[in-house]
Amino acid sequence: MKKCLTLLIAMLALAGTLAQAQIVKKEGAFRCGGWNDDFRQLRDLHWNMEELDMSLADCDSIRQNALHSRHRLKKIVFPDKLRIIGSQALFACDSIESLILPAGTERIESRAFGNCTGLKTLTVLAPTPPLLAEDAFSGVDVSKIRLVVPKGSKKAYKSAPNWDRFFKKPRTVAEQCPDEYAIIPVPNRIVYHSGKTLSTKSLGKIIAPASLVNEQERLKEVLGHRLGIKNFNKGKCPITLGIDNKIGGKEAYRLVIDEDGISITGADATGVFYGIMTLDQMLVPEQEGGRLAYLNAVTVEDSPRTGMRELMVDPCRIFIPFEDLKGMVVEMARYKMNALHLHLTDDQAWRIEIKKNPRLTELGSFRVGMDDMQMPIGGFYTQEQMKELVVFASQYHVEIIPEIEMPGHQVAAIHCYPELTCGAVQLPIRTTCGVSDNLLCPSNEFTYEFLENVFTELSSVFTSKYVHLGGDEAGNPPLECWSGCESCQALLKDIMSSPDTKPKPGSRNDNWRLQKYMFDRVIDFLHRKLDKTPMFWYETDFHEIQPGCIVFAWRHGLTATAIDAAIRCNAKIMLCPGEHCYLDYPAAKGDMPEVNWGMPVTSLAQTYRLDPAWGYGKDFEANNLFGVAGTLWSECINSTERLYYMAFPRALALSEAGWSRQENRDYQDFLKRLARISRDMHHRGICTANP
Ligand code: TNX
Repeated sequence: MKKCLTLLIAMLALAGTLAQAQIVKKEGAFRCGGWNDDFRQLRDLHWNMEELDMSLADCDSIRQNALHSRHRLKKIVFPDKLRIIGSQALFACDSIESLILPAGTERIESRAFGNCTGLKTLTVLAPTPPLLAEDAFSGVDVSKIRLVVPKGSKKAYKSAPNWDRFFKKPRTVAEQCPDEYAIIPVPNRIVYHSGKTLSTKSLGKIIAPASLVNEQERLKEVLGHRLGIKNFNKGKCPITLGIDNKIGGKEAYRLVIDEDGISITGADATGVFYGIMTLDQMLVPEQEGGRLAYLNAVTVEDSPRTGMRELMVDPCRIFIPFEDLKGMVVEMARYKMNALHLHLTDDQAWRIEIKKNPRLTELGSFRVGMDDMQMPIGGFYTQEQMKELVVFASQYHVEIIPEIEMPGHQVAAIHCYPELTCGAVQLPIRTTCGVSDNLLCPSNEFTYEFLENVFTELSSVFTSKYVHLGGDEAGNPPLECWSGCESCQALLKDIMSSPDTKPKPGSRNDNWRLQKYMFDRVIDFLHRKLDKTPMFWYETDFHEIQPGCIVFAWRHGLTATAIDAAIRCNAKIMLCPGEHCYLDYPAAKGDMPEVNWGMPVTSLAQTYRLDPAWGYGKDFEANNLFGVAGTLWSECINSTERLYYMAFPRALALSEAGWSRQENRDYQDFLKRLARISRDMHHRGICTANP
């Protein structure tokens, strides 16, 4: 009964908020610029705005990211005095069908109308064509848009740079091969065979063993996309795929282009796939619709510096639609990133179907609001969807790592099953960011039955041998939840009286032993029963790392402490230090998310500066370093396009930090390569921050 009532209330709340399509009229003084300007409020707080009339607003520019990815916006009337439309100002406002640009419009910047795929008519009242960035309409076929211009101006528009594309069907343009290929992450070795070239017209035929049928499919995708090839039985210069484990360790590959064809040899299938991804980048054209006429002959030898290059996404704070996870997999694989970590549970939501505990998704996957964004946020992934994602991602050599938090960040689960916390207190789902003091109760057997069932159900869904247990930010002050719980204190007394318990000087209190008790039990279960390798966010409260686990160094300023612990405990460590890898932080001052909980800036250069050895030298690298990860916590990321915006291009800097040898890395050179690669991302409709 209670369950039905809560559901009903949630549904009414959803229906109520959904019904109120907002029409907003902005007149007179308009604050443009600053951390919480009128655009930020229109974009993030008026989430249900369908019409925006700014005709009388005192504002001559629509600033960068002003109305980024407001999918519900159907109509916008621009200010009469409009001059400039900034970069990505209306990116992915894909419900808008018609736009009128006022007579004074002077400039339209990069991706201003990127992915505005609903646009049918564009009326420009300016007699002189405004300056139009080459990629102002990235991801949109402008030849399908009806362009209306003032009488007598048509000729000027027809010949104006980039406006000309509205008048002709897109066509492919043959391009020269660049003198130097732009490859990210930078390979170990590239040798150019000067003067020798391979005509791309002679390509098509693929020779590959049956074991590489998947990689052959990926190669066909590349050749289809970059060169328009449809027939793979034709072509006098073959592309040969093969495996040879003598060429190097895991994921290593060798790519040779000469006048007679291309050969890609991998130490394993993943190596072959990465050779194909390198070839894909070699085929990136300079212009939209460009196609390389030939390739310069070259030999590339490459292998990764670290074994795992990961991105973590957080569908809990703001849900990420299932299909969009697939898009992220494809994009990250291009840059040789090989793990997508799904943060599936948190205080604000539970996002994965658990068959034995249906309340988790019935009651735990919907709420209204995230901080000041009072919008309905709901959704969860079924186990079938996750199985599909695992198979899909494996085709791109990406593994999916699930995370179920313990003992903190579990308010949504506690909301559904109050007996999970001490005293079985009833808690609402959290709608704000920050840290909750309520933790799973380590002294109640129900907690273990619950966790063991969740991990057991998920073990058949996620085939990765890794499973992440969270472990971070368990209360503030840490672990205090257990101090007032009688059974927890009784358990602690038991632990303390055991002859194995040794005093730990400097400990604030002994509650950390309860956390260790809980982790020991769950880790033992995962090792013995499910054959999984547990991972967790390192906190100094852990004191030691259990054998066979992988820790994540994440806290800004405590990276060396976490590394010291890993070395002391002979454990593997993943580096995602707050100093470099928090991709939820703005990449520049004033950039999205303009309003946040006080995030520092993490610039592209700062991400690039990460050296995964952290000054610890070769032994650390060989014995302990597991990989690098970028985290995309989503408290302030309210659309998939914004998720991409935060991820890219910084994830490319991270992939180079994780893959490439330190001596081959140079930031200026990276930026040069990035210029070509990010232009390609824009042409493909991918959303990135400005480097
Ligand atoms: C800390 S990083 C958290 C997350 C937040 C993030 C915001 C980590 C292990 N925990 O719960 O979302 O900060 O940047």
